[in-house]
Amino acid sequence: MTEQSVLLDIDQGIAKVTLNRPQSLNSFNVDMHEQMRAALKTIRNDASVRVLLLTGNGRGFCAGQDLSDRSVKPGEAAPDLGLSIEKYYNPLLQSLRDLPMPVVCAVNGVAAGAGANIALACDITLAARSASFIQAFCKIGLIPDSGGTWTLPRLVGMARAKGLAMLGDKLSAEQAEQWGMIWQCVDDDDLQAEAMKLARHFASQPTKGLALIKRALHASATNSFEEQALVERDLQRLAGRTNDYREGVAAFMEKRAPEFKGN
Ligand code: T3D
Repeated sequence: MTEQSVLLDIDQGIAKVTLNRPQSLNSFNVDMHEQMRAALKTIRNDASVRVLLLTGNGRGFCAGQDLSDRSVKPGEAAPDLGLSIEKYYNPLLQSLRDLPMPVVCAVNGVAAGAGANIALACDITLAARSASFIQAFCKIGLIPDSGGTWTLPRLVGMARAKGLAMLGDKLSAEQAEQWGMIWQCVDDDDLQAEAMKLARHFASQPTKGLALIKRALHASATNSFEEQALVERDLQRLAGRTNDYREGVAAFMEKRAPEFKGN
């Protein structure tokens, strides 16, 4: 029987995805990648979903690639890791990035290798105080993937990115917050409640507008000021055509709380 390595629960506009291979700290094998792909497709196609909350089961968030799938006996050919990145990790990161809604990540424990970079690619990342981030790749002769070489220098600057990637040391959740790598570090017992509070908030907000904010900020990473000004013009045009924008302005004028429908 196939293990359910990704749990998906959709309720009141919130899609909660739980990585569920706790015996190996939720490391990714092919089956888990395929279940994750299916979950993200369901979420994207479900018009009722307005926020994704990603977390892990057990004491880890995700330890990256399942290395038990990678041990090679002497004389055996090396696995094609480029193919693995192309087929599984890159599409996963692209799907999270392109999801037209906020993605909240609750890092419940250690996030290592691809697991760390998946957490850092989410829009709002919370971490339990006991959680940690490890760019474990260099310890086994690899380079940071899952967007790490792009994300890390942008989040923490080149000096810290190189230190993290080339030393592979454990970074505490508190330090990650101080370095601006994540949104917030919270007490362990509060993590899931705080993450759900954020998810509920987002589920009541102008989803299309939030998706456009993501797009604009992502575009800014490679644009000049002038190019970005054009992106803002184009995306503001789209935002201005949403029902939620009308509702936001109407509610403001009528001095009442807005009721955003996410369209
Ligand atoms: O290959 C490709 O497709 C290319 C893409 C690569 C992407 C990557 O992510 S490469 C990086 C892979 N990940 C790692 O190198 C991290 C390996 N894990 C660790 O270094 C440590 O487990 C941690 C620092 C994350 C946690 O340490 P600790 O002491 O808290 O736990 P532990 O005892 O090491 O692990 C607990 C169990 O999980 C243990 O199993 P056991 O002994 O209880 O049966 C351990 O083997 C297992 N586990 C942890 N990480 C992985 C894993 N099993 C398979 N793969 C793992 N990545």
